[in-house]
Formats: sequence, structure tokens, C-alpha cells
Amino acid sequence: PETPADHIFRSKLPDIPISNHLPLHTYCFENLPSLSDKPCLISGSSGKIYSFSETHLIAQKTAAGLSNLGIQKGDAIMILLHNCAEFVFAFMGASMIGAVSTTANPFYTSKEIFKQLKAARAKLIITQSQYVDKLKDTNNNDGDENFPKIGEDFKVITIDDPPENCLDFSMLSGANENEIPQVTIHPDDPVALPFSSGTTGLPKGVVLTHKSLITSVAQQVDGENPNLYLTHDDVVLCVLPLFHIYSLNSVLLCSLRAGAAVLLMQKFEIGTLLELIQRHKVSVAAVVPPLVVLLAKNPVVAQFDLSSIRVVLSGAAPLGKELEDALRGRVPQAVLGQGYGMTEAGPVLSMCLGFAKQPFPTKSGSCGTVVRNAELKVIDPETGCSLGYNQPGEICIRGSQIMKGYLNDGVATAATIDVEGWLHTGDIGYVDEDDEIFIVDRVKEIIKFKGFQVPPAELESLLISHPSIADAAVVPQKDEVAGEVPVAFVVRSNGFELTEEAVKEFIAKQVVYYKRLHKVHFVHAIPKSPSGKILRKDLRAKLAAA
Ligand code: AYL
Repeated sequence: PETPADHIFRSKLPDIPISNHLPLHTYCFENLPSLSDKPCLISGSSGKIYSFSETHLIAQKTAAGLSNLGIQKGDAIMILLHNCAEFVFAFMGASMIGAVSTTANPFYTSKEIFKQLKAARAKLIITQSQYVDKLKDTNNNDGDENFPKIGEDFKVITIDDPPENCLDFSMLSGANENEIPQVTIHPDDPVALPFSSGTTGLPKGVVLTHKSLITSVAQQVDGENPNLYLTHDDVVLCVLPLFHIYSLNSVLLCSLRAGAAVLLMQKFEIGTLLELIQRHKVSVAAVVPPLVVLLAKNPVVAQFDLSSIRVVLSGAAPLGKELEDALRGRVPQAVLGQGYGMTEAGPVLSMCLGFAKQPFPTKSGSCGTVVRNAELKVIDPETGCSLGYNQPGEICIRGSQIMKGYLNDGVATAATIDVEGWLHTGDIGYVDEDDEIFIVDRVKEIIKFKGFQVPPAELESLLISHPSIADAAVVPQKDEVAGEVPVAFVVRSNGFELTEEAVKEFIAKQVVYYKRLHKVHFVHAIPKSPSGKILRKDLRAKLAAA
């Protein structure tokens, strides 16, 4: 129970009124009248520019088109796309008819896509023709007659030439915007359904409502002194994938709201990236630590003019002080800082106050200060008691921005959001005397490969399904390039035939590239607690000692 002694940390910025009674699209396009002809989306590959009014109009047409295809309020669609304008039209269009977008990585295997498709009960997938084969993969239906089929159980729309049984995106974007059905959207209705494994277990649908996303965006870019100050003149780099909540929220939604242009990059390539930054005079760059490594260390960077960059925001994984300082040499004019987020938290918990309109001094290595209109506490993981300044413990967050819960999973929801409304992150950190947050460790299972989630439970269940594997555990190992990589401890069930290569291959066939095992250690037993929980700390310690 909460005691008066609970130590609660807050932003240095005052709370503000937040229009979180609106539907998300209404909020994001609220300033449309003053923005109409300003560039909104810039396609990095084609150079095509969509103004704010064009973006809004095509999103409305897409809304009508989705409705024509039978998508109704409360239905889910899956966006299986790299960064492109159609991603934005689909997401905003779905919002306009009260539908929910579940976003997924186009590099996912067929198995991973179908798991999410089924869990989200998505009725339509928007993708590129090259990925359609994965959507009709009959190899992973396990003989199930009821396995979802294209055209029968779900529709497929492609943004390029549609293969057989698929529809062209113009079916959506060419619809009549006057045919959008009248729907009443409640602030607690879901609008986005990213998947995350949270602090434990398999990936789960994270229900983010209109209210949660508006609150999160407002915490970043609204108010007289916004925490993340974006203007109509900014060009914001969108190279991180929009299917991940970091880019969707802090890049796309924040830019739409603030009237900044978004430079969409379909795929990452360092030369193209630098060329685009120079050509479009990118002023705000959202990055992840591996990208900071490239920008700080790759010699090719020196050949480009990066003087337009005024803000570099890094998030999704720890950014060391040394690396931040190394980047400073390359973009001396820019403010560098971090955002700290978690999909379930809406996602942003804290943001560098050096990005504010009237900035505060900040320290290298800090993850920023808790966002406004929210409460943060640090608890002793053992006792649950809240801790004061400079004492590391589990970070908890409370506010209207956090998820409504996990989709159809009350047990996992209750294990993450307690009865007082605190969301427990599984991250260990402390708040220093200047209210800056430093993350020092993680008590949850998740492995982060370049900021991407690798859920150990998912790999463990695949490993155990192998006929020659009796037991398995997957833990993170530190890695120079990726931050962390997954490695497995495996107990063989019959003799010694099973090789490391065979195990790696078995996993690699079933998962997206960043979940592949980097090493397999064969052991006689997996260390477990009396209750049967894998003692991950012991395994991590074993790796560190090796
Ligand atoms: P998920 N420093 C250290 N660890 C971090 C940081 C950071 N700056 N940001 C995220 N993490 C870790 O759900 C942490 O363990 O969301 C956290 O619980 O894929 C986990 O990643 C969550 O992983 C932003 C900035 C969103 C960051 C994000 C992060 C979304 C990642 C919006 O503006």
C-alpha cells in the first residue's frame, strides 16, 4: 500500500492541459489549418513530398477504403511495412474509423507473422508484394484446416503490384473521403497494438488507446515549453522502423502534431542516410545506439555536411557516456540526449530536457527526466519500498499515457500494472539530485539486439520443441556492435549428436535475423529455483566469467 513516505519524482516542467479526450487523428491534425501546404512526409527514395493537407486527405480516403473493405470500428489491421507514406496513411486512416493497427516487421518469418496476426485477429494486412509468399506459407499450418487463408480469412493489400488474390493500395487511397462512416471514438478505445514481451514470457499485444498515445505525444511536444521542441521548420529523420513504437510515437506522431516534416527512409544504408541528411537538411535525428556508433566512428561521415542537425535523440537501448561524447565531435552544434521508453509505458517515460524550448543543462549518459503529467518512482525490488535520490531500484511509472493492458491477458497485465496504477518496467535505475534518470541494469528477461526485442521465452519454447533437446535457457551476452546478443544453454536429450550448428540452424529458420542464436553452450542441466524458474542471473554470470 502507498504510504505518505512514497518518494515520487516529477518533471521540472509544469503539468499542462492535454486534449486526450480527442481521437488520435483529430489531435495529430489539430493544427492542419495553419500547416496545410507545409511538407509533412518526404519520401527519401523518390523525393516525393506530401503536404499536411495531402497527407490528411489521403488518410481520410484510406479510412473510407478500409471501411469499404469491411473494416469496422474495433477491427484490427496489420501494417507489415517498412517506412513509407502508405504506412502513415494506413495508420491514420484506421484511426479515423476507430480501427486498430497492429504493426509488424516485414522481415518476420511466416511463423512470427501468423502468431501476431492470429493474436490480434487482424482482418487485413498491408504489405509489399515481395512479402506475400510468407502470408500463404502452408509449411507452418501444422496440418490445421482452419489455418487463416488469404482472401478468405484476411485480405492482403500491397503498396506495389498486387500478386494473385491481393488488392492494390489504390483500393484504399483512391476511395471517396466522403464515405467515411460516422463512428464515435471513446478515449479508451484502442488505436495501436504493438507486440512486446514486457518483463517476462512471450510477445503480447500492448493495447494503446487514443488517450494513451495523445498523452504521450503531448508530454513530449505540447505546452509553452515543450520537452521535445519541434517546429514547422524542422525536418525529422525517420530511419528507425515505424513498426516499432519509438519511431511511431516520437518521430511520426510527434512531428504530425508539431507540424514538422518527416523524412521517411525505407531501409538503412549509411551512405544514403548521410546524403539524405545533407540534401534535406535534417534538423532532428532519432537514432539508436548502434547508429550512434556509426555516426561517431565511421570515417565516411566526415565527407558529409551534418551542420543542419540541431537535435540527436537516442533511445531503445543504453547509450554510454563515452559514445555520446564521441558523437559530440561529429555534430558539435547539436544537443545530444536520450529518451527512455517501453512499449507498455505508452512508450515514453523520460526525455532529455536539453531538447526543451527553454532547455535545461543535462549530463551525458542520462536518459532524461520523467515526462510531465506523470509520476515516476524507484522501488526496492525486494521490499517494494520507494527509494530517494541516487538509490538504484526498479523504475515504475504512472499516468494516462501507459497501456490499457495486454490484449486478452489479465494475468500478465496485473503482473505489470499494480492496483495503484504503477507500471513496473523491470529496469533498474536511479534519479540523481538534478532529477536525471540513469538506467544501470535490467531485472527482466528481455534481450535487446540493436534496440530490437528478443524474448528468451520465445526461443526457449522453440528449442524445447526440438526432439533432441531436453531443456534450454536463453540469456543475453554483451556485444560491441549490437549491445546484446542471444546465446543458449541447451541440455541434449539423447547422446551427443546434436551440434551447435544444427541448433543455430533450427532456430534461424523460424525467427527474424536479430533473434538468431550467436552461441550454444551444451550443459547437463539448466539451473532453476525451487519453483522451477530459470536462474538467468547465474547463466549470465557464467557468460561474463568465460
Ligand atoms: P521496448 N536507455 C537504456 N535502456 C533503454 C532506453 C534507454 N534510453 N530506452 C529503452 N530501453 C530499454 O518496449 C529498457 O530496458 O521499447 C526498456 O524497458 O522495445 C526497454 O528498452 C523497452 O523496450 C522514445 C525513446 C520510445 C525510447 C523508446 C523506447 C521504446 C523501446 C520512445 O522517445
